[in-house]
Amino acid sequence: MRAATVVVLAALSCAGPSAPTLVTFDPQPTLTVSTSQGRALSVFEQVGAPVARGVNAVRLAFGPEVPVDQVRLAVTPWMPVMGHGSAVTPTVELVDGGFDVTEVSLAMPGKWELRSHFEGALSDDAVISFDVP
Ligand SMILES: [Cu+2]
Repeated sequence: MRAATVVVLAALSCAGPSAPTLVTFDPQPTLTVSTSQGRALSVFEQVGAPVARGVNAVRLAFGPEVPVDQVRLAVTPWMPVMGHGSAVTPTVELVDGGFDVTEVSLAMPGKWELRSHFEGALSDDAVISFDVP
C-alpha cells in the first residue's frame, strides 16, 4: 500500500519534459498574414485566452523555409486610431519554428496592431491586427 502511494505522488508531480513555460498556444493558427515581402506568417493565440484587453501572448511562425534561428524579431503594439503604442515593450523568445511574443500589453479596447519587424537572415515586416473587445 505504501508503494502504491509513492507511485501516485510521483505521477502527479511529473510535469513532463515538454512543459517549460506556463504559456500554451493553440495548435492551429488564428490567422495568417502576408508580410511585406510576401511571406506567410502564422499567428497563434493562447489556449483558452484569445487576445483581449490586458497582457497577452502570441506565437508567430513562418514555414520551414525560414531559418528563424537566424532571424531577430521586434514587436511594437500600436493603436492606429489613436496614434499611440504601449508602455510595455513585448518580450520575444525564439522557440522551435517561431517566436513567442509575451508581455503584449493592450490597455484599451479597439483595433490594435502588432507591428513586427524581422531582420537577420531576412529583412521583412508584418502588421497583425486584432480587434480587442
Ligand atoms: Cu488608445
